[in-house]
Amino acid sequence: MISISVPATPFAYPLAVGRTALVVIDMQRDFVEPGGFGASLGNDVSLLHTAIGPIAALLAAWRARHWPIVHTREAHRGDLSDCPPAKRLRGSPTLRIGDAGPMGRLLIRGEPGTSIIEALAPHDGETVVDKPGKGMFWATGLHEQLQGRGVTHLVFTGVTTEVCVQTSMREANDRGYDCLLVEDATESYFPEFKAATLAMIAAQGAIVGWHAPSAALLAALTPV
Ligand code: TIU
Repeated sequence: MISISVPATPFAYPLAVGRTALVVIDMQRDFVEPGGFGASLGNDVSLLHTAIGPIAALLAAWRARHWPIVHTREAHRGDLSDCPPAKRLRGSPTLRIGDAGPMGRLLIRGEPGTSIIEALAPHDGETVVDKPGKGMFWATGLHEQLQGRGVTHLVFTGVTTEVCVQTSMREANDRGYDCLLVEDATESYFPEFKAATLAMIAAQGAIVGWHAPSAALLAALTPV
């Protein structure tokens, strides 16, 4: 296996050439645009927009090298059979999962709100996963798909850092993947939670994984 050394925290990340999938978590209208699930929870969705440019740059780099790409969407079945009350009844949003909003029913498969934003739209051949949980492995079959393609390393981007991104990264580490979180390609509605997530994943000798800015990752890639 050929690997590239990416300067990262707490030490260099050994990116496995051709075996490292770029993961884009939940860059769907429901979290990024007004009128979606993120806004219904009372959040300022504009806080997430700074991640879009860095994710687009990483997608371009992965596409140029024909390396694997995974996009996820947080999306439930229309009958909500995969959305337990323990998830749906949390908090006091103005609209709950499955309720009708300006972009269709919130976090329901196939509704306009669950589509990935135009700037980061998946290309043909890229994996797109509808996940009913916060983590990308729960009830998706994604681990088997990645194993079938020989993927051993995952580079994480997307939203929100401390909810679906961190949950997915922890699930991934438990399944044996070496994981890097790209600092400027992930965002949270709560800057302090993003900072805490970056610190906690890399603490204790990279207990969950590494983090690095997109510039360091892109600069480390061999030109194509
Ligand atoms: N609320 C929040 O921060 N996030 C979510 O509900 N889902 C994801 O992180 N995708």
